[in-house]
Amino acid sequence: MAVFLVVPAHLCMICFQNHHFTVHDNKLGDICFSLRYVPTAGKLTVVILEAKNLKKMDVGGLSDPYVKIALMQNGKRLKKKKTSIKKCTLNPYYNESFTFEVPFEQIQKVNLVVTVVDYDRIGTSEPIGKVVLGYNASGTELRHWSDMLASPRRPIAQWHTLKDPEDEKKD
Ligand SMILES: [Ca+2]
Repeated sequence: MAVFLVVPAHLCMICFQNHHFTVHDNKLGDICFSLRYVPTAGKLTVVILEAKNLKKMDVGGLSDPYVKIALMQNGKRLKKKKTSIKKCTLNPYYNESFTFEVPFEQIQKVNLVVTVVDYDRIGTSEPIGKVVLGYNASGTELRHWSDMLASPRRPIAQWHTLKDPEDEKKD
């Protein structure tokens, strides 16, 4: 469970040799990112660091994950950004930074939706899982958000377990 596998890009062919299908155990994977809020500048910075143990989405392959970050308010999407696509991996490393302009009077009204998506060259890219942060979140998500607000200007990194992208679909 806690084993972190780093598969070099040249070993990518492994996924074509693996014909076994693992038992569907509803595990979607985990994602690590940092949040930093600077109230005086009204800037929220999200650094998508890495993900691990992502669900296999491609038949005879792995997944080609990228991460979508959406800033929401009242169920409306204000802004969205996304990372690069990492091909054929379940343990992608990104270290990509995104900044949103969120004035201090707005920060307690917004949600940040972080979705890991499997890129498909043909057809529609499919979401693997997501986490929703913000004032009305709960558990780890709420704690991360509160830690960010309690430590202005400081990046706070945290691992999150991905949830079913179909649950509480607001967009
Ligand atoms: Ca794919």
